[in-house]
Amino acid sequence: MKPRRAAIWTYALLTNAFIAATANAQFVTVDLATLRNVGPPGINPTTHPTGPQEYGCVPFAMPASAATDQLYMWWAGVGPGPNPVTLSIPLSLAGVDKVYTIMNTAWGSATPNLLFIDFIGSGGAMQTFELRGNRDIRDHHTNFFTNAINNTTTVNAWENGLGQRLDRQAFDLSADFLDETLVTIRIRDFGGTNFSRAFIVAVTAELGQPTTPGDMNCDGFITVGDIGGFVLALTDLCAYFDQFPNCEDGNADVNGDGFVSVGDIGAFVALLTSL
Ligand SMILES: [Ca+2]
Ligand SMILES: [Ca+2]
Ligand SMILES: [Ca+2]
Ligand SMILES: [Ca+2]
Repeated sequence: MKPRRAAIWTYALLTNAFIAATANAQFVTVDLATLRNVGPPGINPTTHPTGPQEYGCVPFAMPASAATDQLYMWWAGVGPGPNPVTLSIPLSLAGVDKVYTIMNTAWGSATPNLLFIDFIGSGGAMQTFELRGNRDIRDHHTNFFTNAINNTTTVNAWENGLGQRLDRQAFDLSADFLDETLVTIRIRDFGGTNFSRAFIVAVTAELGQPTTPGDMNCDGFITVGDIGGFVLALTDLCAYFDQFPNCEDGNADVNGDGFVSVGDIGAFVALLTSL
């Protein structure tokens, strides 16, 4: 990696983060152990999960200290210089459909534009998502600064019942990334001490597979038998993967914009009724 601007504190690796294939071929876990700058968590550290975990059907590699077997993470609150405090995660993943993260904040605020995550492709693709407090990300500790999540793109992954939690975010990348290699995930934190500083524990990519729009059960045909899978892909992705483990939810992207959304319903109905 080339040095970045002095104004930006960048924690980056000289080599790729460790990437591993998982049992389900469409998921690839990224182990951030070599990027970690803090750990274990200050409160109830031994209760935090480490090693291979699965949250809402998505596998994650949770980094652990070899010495203590306790959770490690990268936190924007460690020795920050001027904002934004930045983490660049180098990758080399071709054909990514979605990316999942395990992230929370120390403290937390619903103030806009405190935290962003950028996805950068090898061929010019770039997509940025804001992570807003009380919507996309919240305090690691329960009942303090921020406590709400949208329960759609961000869901709870883990709680210890003792006041700590970890949440899972999903980022559906545009169709551009299906044809490129995802080379960098970058986190930019504009928060502050006793205000909001994000941490990240783990990243998993969901690779896209060759698609046949509308064939939700992957039997090679588009029939009324695909309606159930289409509805599941829109409403409960884990249930879809459970029922069709070797099929591609991207087949529900019938209008071809790279996303599976309610915007595909009209195109799916049109496809079915045109047969
Ligand atoms: Ca996608
Ligand atoms: Ca079918
Ligand atoms: Ca997919
Ligand atoms: Ca679509």
